[in-house]
Amino acid sequence: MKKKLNVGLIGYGFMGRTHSNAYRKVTHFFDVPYEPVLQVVCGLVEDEAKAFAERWGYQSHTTDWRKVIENKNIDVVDICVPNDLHAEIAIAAAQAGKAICCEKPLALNAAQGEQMVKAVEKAGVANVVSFNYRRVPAVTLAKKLIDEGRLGRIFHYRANFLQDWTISPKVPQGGMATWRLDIKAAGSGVTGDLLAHCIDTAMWHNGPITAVCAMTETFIKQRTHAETGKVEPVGIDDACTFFCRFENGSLGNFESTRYARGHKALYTFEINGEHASIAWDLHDLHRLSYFDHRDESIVRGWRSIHVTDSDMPYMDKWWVPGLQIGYAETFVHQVAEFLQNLAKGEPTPPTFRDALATQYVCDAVLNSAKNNKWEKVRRQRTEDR
Ligand code: SOE
Repeated sequence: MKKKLNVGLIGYGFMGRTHSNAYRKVTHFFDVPYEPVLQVVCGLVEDEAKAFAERWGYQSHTTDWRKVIENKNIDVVDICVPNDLHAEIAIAAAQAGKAICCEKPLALNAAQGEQMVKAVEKAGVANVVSFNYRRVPAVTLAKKLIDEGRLGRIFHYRANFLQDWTISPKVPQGGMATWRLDIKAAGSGVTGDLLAHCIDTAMWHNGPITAVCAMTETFIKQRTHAETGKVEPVGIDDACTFFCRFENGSLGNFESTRYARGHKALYTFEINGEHASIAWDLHDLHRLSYFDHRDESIVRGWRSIHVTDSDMPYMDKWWVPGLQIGYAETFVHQVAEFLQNLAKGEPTPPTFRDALATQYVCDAVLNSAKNNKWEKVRRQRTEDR
């Protein structure tokens, strides 16, 4: 019999579903030392929280997140609420000794993120931030190829995250469905919501970013607020483009927008090294493109690796070679590693501290755009630990 691990989920939106699905599936596919038990879900609207609990098998529901934290039976607090609530909930959960899984980005800004890091490290509780794209098998394979030195010296890292769902001025800001457009709830626009993913993956692949030069734009300046019904100024960045320098001497080029008509969630990256290059595309997430200049010239070219064989990252746990997995499984991978590391008392990356490094880059990007100049990225000092 596996030891039970009681989960309290706070937030039942899109992310609440991805995390619940992962807790339900993980024991079927991975050898994990715990069996997650979906104890309680918390959300704003009672009927909806109840319906969510029934659908996903949570034993109870509540509309008060403090009840989840105060509940002595809860081992893991999973935070899937808008960004402005992350810090308060995570700090309270840490003080109550709970393990914590928090949705990305870590916080509204780095100042809040620092408080969160302090709280989890002081309490000594397990913590992870849900930058799920790291756990796409092809993205993990890219990390392995880079770490093995196959690319040689890296010159360029470029990434895009393109969407088109806010082009209409009729899309409101604020409220349950559109809080990502409300600066108070989200902290920023595409920088924290989408580029944070690209930055997390990029620093994982290619090391720290040291300086950035950014521009942002808010194309639609006013939107109706879903809660007040009033037309209010829009405070978020609708689009953001930035250049950067990595500590290893390579150059970065990042772009994100919610105004790229025709693109729903097109996350792509390309890395160019001395010997080889890698490219990846979320719309074709089970493939990794690889070009190796050392191949014999008459057969040299971009190969499209179908990342499904059992020697590929995570793939021995799923079906048979040739059959692919998708977006939902990245969260299963995260939960599996979180549970395995929890039993060993080891951290699961990206920890709150890792996510704070991403938050420093996001803050530098937004400051650079505001001040119209290059910004150095704050580095974590060892004495901050
Ligand atoms: C925004 O539309 C969003 O849902 C992000 O919040 C997620 O983090 C990203 O994975 C997909 O797009």
